Amino acid sequence: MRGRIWKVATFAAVFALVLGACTREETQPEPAPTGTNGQAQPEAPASLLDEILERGTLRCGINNTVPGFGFETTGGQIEGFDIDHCVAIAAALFGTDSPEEGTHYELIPIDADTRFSALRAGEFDVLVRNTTWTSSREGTEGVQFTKTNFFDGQAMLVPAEVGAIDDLDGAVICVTAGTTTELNLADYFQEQGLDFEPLALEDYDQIFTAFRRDRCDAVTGDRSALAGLAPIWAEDVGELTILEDVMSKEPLTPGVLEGDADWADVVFWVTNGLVLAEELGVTQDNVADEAEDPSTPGIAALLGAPFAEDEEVNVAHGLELEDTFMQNAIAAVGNYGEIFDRHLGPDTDIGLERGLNALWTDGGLQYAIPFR
Ligand SMILES: N[C@@H](CCC(=O)N[C@@H](CS)C(=O)NCC(=O)O)C(=O)O
Repeated sequence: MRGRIWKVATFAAVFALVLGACTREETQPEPAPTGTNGQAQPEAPASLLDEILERGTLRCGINNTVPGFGFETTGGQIEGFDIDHCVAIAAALFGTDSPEEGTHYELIPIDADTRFSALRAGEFDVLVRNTTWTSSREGTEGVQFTKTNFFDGQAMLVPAEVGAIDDLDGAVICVTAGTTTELNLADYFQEQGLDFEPLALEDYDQIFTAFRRDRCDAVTGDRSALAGLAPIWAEDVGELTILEDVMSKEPLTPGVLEGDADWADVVFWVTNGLVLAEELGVTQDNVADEAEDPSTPGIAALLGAPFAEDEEVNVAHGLELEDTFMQNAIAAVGNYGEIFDRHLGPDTDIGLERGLNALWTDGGLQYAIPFR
């Protein structure tokens, strides 16, 4: 299996593209602010939410190396499904339909291994970076997860000649350090009675280098991430396949630092509102009309608009946001389905079906909590 013949002719160009997109600055987490000897600090904001509103800019910890989720284009723009979730939160917070990068929100690339310490150190306000919700991350790492925006599973990317997971008995498997992927790999191979040797590396940049140099036989990761990377890598190393095995559950979920319920609520309700918008048929195109004259009471509640002209807004949700926050979020990025289609759907290079991420009404797991 080792010693494949690589197509080197196109390597330089593809590698430069991937390397360029993968490069990120080293992050040095600062210790979390501790206050001054327990003295009361009356001027300190009560919640991170107040701090963000005062600052006027939302800081999102994101990925810039995973196509479709958070990926830096050759033009230097970071785009993707997770990035749109960040933009939606900024729109909701700052009451604007077109939040601008650098003004309303900042994208802070962060690698897998340091994402939680960076969150604790206050380097960003919300982690929207293909991050799996697990018990130890919520317990030990101090993350408060909000609403799962992508139900994923772990998969194995292999050269096309590898037919099944059993062919990987004794193989070297590349994996990103500090991920659930690293832990699940061991469990899954043990379950299957297969031997393997892990090669844990910092990021996809290093993994791709190792893979093309035959230092590993296969690469494991979130299926969605591998689906985006496979076509790019295949241009260099030849045909690649993602095996059918679903090695784990990976509920990818935006998270905040625990202990700040108001801020966690904002991230939850914006993320949830995007799904509800899809359920109710509210889109980027029709949101302004629906806000003006809602088709149903449910839409009126989502958009913070009166249903009938002489009515008050009928939902006092009590969140620390304007009633109309979802109008701005939907106008900025569209509903959940529109975000999915734009970055991951069948018309993109990644070409994912909705699968588990279909609405519950279509047999999927995306189910919005009511605005009521
Ligand atoms: N969802 C998993 C994996 C997240 C993760 O970091 N995935 C890797 C690959 S599966 C990644 O995004 N790598 C990009 C990079 O570090 O360059 C987790 O939360 O631990």
